[in-house]
Order: sequence, then structure tokens, then C-alpha cells
Amino acid sequence: MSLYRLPLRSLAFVVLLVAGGASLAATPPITLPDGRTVQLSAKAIESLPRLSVSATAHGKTARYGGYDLRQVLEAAGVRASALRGRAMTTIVTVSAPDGYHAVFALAELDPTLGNRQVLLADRENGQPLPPATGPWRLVVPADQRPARWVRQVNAIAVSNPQAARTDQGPRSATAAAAH
Ligand SMILES: Nc1nc2c(c(=O)[nH]1)N[C@H]1C(S)=C(S)[C@@H](COP(=O)(O)O)O[C@H]1N2
Ligand SMILES: [Mo]
Repeated sequence: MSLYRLPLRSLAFVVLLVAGGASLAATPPITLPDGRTVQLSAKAIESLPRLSVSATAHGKTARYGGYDLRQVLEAAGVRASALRGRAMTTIVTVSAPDGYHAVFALAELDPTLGNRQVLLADRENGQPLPPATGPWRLVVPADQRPARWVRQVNAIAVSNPQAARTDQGPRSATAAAAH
């Protein structure tokens, strides 16, 4: 059947399906402390609550839509709340293709510690982010300047530099257990 013979309603449905599929870009791959990289499925991402947050950068206020970075990390298997001990030094590095990076202590995101909201956003004022900024950008409403609002996020890495320190004294097993 040629396209023009389809009832208008089915055509509209097809267009909606295409638009709907295009609206959720694959999320950036997440590298875990053990070196594994997790690519979350669209289903895993869509099962997270979508947030809509008003935030201001350079005097311009907009409404950003997306997902909570902590919940995205948890979906990838990262423990990110009620952290203790060695996890106090876990860091989250968010990267972009232009070589820009920003880091967060995982403890900043932990609701029982820093409780800082960081949005992995794909919408600004209801529109998908433009290619120069998206498809994913960080929005950190509580930061005083938008320097950690990484545009075009293409990788997220969770690491713990202290965990690699097996060779020297200061972080002894006893010290780690004491916290
Ligand atoms: N990928 C990428 N993201 C980035 C930057 C950058 O150089 N590269 N600069 C940061 C800085 S310093 C600021 S102030 C904001 C500027 O965001 P805007 O261009 O949307 O105003 O983006 C941040 N995100
Ligand atoms: Mo900046």
C-alpha cells in the first residue's frame, strides 16, 4: 500500500511514533569503578521519574527536563545513598567530546549527605536540546555558576582513587573500617 492511501489518522500515528522514538536519545555510557561500562536501555531510563526543574544560568531562567543523575547512576548499579567509609572518596566524572569534564563527589549527590540535585537533562523549556548542547546536558541548579553544566555529555565515569591505593600506609584496613 502506498503511503498516500493510508488514512490520515494512521499517518499521524506513524509520525508520532517516529517523533516519540527520537525524543529519548541513548544515555551516555557509565563506566563503573571495576572498569565495566554500562549502557542503560531506553526501558531502564524511562522507568525513572522524569524531573522538571527551573534553573538559572547567566541570568536566564529556564525549565529543564530530564533525570536525576543519582538515580541514573543507581540504575547502572552504583550505590549512591547512605554512603559510608571508602565511598566517601568515590567521584563521578562527566565528560564531553570537546574535552571538557566536571566532577562530583558521589557524596554530594547522596540524599543523606550533600543531597545536591544534578539533572541529566534532555529538554529545555519543553524542547529537545539543540545539537550544540545536547542531547544530554547537566543542569546543577544549586551551583552559583553553570561551569558544571556540561554540554553534550558523552560519558560518565564512577571511580575511587583511594580504592587503588593498596600500596601504602595511610589508608589502612583499620582506618577504612573506623568510619
Ligand atoms: N562541553 C562543554 N560544556 C560546558 C563548557 C564547555 O566548555 N564544554 N563550559 C561550561 C561553562 S564554563 C559554562 S559557564 C557553561 C555555559 O553554558 P551555556 O553556553 O549554555 O551558557 O557551560 C559549561 N559546560
Ligand atoms: Mo563558565
